[in-house]
Amino acid sequence: MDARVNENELIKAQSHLLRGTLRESLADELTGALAPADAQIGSFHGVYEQVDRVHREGRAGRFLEPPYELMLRARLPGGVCTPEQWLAIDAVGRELGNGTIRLTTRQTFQLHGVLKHHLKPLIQRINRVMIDSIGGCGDVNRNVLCNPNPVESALHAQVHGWARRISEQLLPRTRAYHEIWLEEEPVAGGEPESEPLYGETYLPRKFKTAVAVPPRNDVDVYTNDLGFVAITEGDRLLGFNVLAGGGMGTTHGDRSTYPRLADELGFVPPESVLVVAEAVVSTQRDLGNRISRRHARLKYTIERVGLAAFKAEVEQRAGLTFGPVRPVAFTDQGDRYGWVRGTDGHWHLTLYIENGRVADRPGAALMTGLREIARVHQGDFRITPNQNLIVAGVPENQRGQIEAIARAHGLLADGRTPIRLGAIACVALPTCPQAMAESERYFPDLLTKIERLAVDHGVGDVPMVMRMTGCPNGCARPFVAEVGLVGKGPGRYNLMLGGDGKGSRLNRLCGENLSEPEILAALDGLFQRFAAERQDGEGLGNFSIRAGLVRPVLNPVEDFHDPV
Ligand code: SRM
Ligand code: SF4
Repeated sequence: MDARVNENELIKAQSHLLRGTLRESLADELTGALAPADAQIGSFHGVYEQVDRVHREGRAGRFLEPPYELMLRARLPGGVCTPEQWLAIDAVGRELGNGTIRLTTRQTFQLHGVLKHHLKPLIQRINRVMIDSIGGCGDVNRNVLCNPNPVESALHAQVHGWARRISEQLLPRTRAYHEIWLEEEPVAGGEPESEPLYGETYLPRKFKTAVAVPPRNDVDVYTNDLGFVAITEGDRLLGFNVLAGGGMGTTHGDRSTYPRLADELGFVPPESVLVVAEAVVSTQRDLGNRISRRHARLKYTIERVGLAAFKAEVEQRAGLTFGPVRPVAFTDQGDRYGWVRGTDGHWHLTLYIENGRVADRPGAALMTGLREIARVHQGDFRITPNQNLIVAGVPENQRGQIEAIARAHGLLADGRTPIRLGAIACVALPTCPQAMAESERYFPDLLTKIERLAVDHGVGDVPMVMRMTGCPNGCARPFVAEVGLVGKGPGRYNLMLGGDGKGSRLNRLCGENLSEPEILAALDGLFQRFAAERQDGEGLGNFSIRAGLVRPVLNPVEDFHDPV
């Protein structure tokens, strides 16, 4: 191994295919934490070690260790789960987590606030309903996104089938998860275990895959390392345009880091999907940067080796030549709320879950409501990439019952402005160790003030994509929003403007380190001009570019960090 590789590479190499000393760490009753190397290895099993940053205060002075807790992120390709699975998630969230379920921007769920000794029973309970957390995090392929497409049921079944197959194909092959969490016996006497795709040091960094079905870009396909854009004819799936090299994460002030939209490699028929996915992953495995984790994502590999060379390498490894990219057009990146009827006659209801947090709060018992729906629902649930939930496959005669439960528990989108319905926020404080500013806990209040401004200027009914994150890692994909607010410090945000409302253009820095009054003043001015100069049907992001308020980012490597 190259002596310059970063420490994570050594931890992976010495982990005996992701076992580390996790068993010992879990058994150690003297601490609520895992050994540091096991915290790294745990992430490949979907486990994050966290500290409640609010309750940490004052403990050091009393010689107490920080209040360690664990977060579990599941693998749920395309966000689909059955009512039985939902009930199991709900039960462990209440009994072994912090009493909430967090729906994520990658269509899965997280359980926060799990104590170390509760983790194994929790994982065993979700496994009993066939949900695992392998690759929930770690330097492997993460949860595969898929358009939840509730309307065209036949097409959704096909496309979701591919998302599931990609997820299975790119799973690590080690039995570590089964041995450690499910207490299965090591495979005796057989061939020595190996990782044919990943090798014993896995990927240089996390890797993300999404499957989009135009015209909807709710999966924000261009922000993924690997993207498949479905090319269809009616209900028939012809194949996919393959994209590579997207990603959001950046570091404030570090020009060597930047968000990047994925490039198009070409078209492939469905039967080539898995071989292409493996070829992209293995190319990144071999060419990715293992020295600097900050520059280890596929987007930096492609910038370094060049798109043409990268594409040729993928073609050679996959044993095929990409066909010409098929024309596609996306129209939006948000969710469609309320009821829609599918081609098979079933109904689908998209609920509004503020910032993806399923909890029982005064006046909105979302967790109880969803539990009641799950008890009677006969179809499935689909978590959306915008942190909402679809109750899918409802027969005509059950619509009234499900709607009544949803209404009674504050789960319907009714009565909310398009601004709120198009907004998402990452978790940030108190659990995220990277948070520089609030996000999930603060955005709803800020939105109330923003809504007021928009209404005052007469643009309160215009759909807008607004996203907030507590740091520039970009977990709510703020750099493809029409308005992005990216945490810089306590109460301070960078204001980004100019996304196109369909996830195919990066926005640009418009105001740095702004306080709330400064954000509101900037948006006040923006809404005023938008109201006066807006063209028919024009979105706020497109207006910001046309009116010259921001220049489009032409090449993120060179100009993402340059303001306006
Ligand atoms: Fe994320 C790290 C939450 C989607 C980019 N992300 C984190 C951690 C684990 C913090 C940490 O390093 O320990 C956050 C846990 C907070 C908590 O307490 O729950 C966290 N990320 C989330 C979630 C829960 C945000 C949400 O509110 O929904 C999303 C979970 C997705 C999932 O189910 O797998 C989430 N993260 C994303 C996305 C969006 C996406 O993938 O579509 C991105 C931007 C896309 C990308 O990856 O480029 C994203 N998260 C990051 C990064 C920056 C990676 C980079 O390339 O620089 C980090 C930090 C890191 O990896 O070092 C990070
Ligand atoms: Fe945490 Fe930053 Fe991700 Fe928000 S964007 S969840 S603050 S890592």
